[in-house]
Amino acid sequence: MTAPFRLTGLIAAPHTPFTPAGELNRSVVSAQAALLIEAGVAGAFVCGSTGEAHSLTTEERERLTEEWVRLVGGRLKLVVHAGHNCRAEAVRLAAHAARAGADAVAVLAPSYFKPVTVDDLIDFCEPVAAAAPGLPFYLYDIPALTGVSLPTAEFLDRAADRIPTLAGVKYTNGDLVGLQECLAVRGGRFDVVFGYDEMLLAGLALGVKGAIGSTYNFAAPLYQRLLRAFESGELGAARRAQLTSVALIRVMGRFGGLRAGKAIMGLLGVECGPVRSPLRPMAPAEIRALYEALQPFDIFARPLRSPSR
Ligand code: MN9
Repeated sequence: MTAPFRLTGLIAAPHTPFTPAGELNRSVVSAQAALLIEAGVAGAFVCGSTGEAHSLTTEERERLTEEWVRLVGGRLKLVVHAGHNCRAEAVRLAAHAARAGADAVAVLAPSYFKPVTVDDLIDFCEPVAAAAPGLPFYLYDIPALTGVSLPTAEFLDRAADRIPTLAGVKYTNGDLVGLQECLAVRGGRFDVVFGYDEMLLAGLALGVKGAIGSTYNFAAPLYQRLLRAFESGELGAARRAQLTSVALIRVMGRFGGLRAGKAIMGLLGVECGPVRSPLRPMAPAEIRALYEALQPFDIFARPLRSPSR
């Protein structure tokens, strides 16, 4: 039997680059990928929440996936998010991810009409996973955004019999009791990848080995420091690093979270363009204010460039 698939270390959830007019701008992916490789990040979670998946057409998601695989397939672990409220589209996206050469596929719970029971969610996921029979399959659990809050450990345990490729869960969920249960399901056979950057240390303490998140795009050095401190038992240093991440994410929150993170990419010299409606693009004055607010932080993968230049 082969060892189970694992996503370890930091996996960034890249922003989807747009032109100033809002068209998909695949030419930026090489600069995004170069930054991740330079920063020593282990992989990319393509077309997730940070990638504004729900604001992209299926074709755009496919083109973007192809670009990531073309540029860094084999060098970064590529997980493609294939979730969609329309299951047929999710099936199409999963099949495409497999054809394109992704390393794994992930699926969000549908969020307009919601699964009411764990079985509803398994019913939704089963054909999506089956469309990519060669790829490890992850549930993307993020109740704060989907509004779907089902017992994740129960999902893993029950889905194990119906989804042969089930590898684990991307757990963006503050329920740390549930996290422990996920890690314990079937003797710890599932990969539980932590999704709240601002709580990574708690996840590590409970046993996670990998994390997928938005701030790993630009602040990987901070989290690498946190990981090293945790591994060498320097909990004080690990807590300080985590608290810096909390402060960073608070600053981003003041500017709307995702849109601020996308602007930070620009400040690192990787211009990812505006966010799409219904999110509101950052005004130049907001980008300047964000730049000022980030001055106390010495955590970025590259020096921040003044936006006025
Ligand atoms: O799942 C990301 N979640 C969202 C991953 O973007 C909604 C996280 O990486 C957060 O961006 C991060 C900041 O809150 O933890």
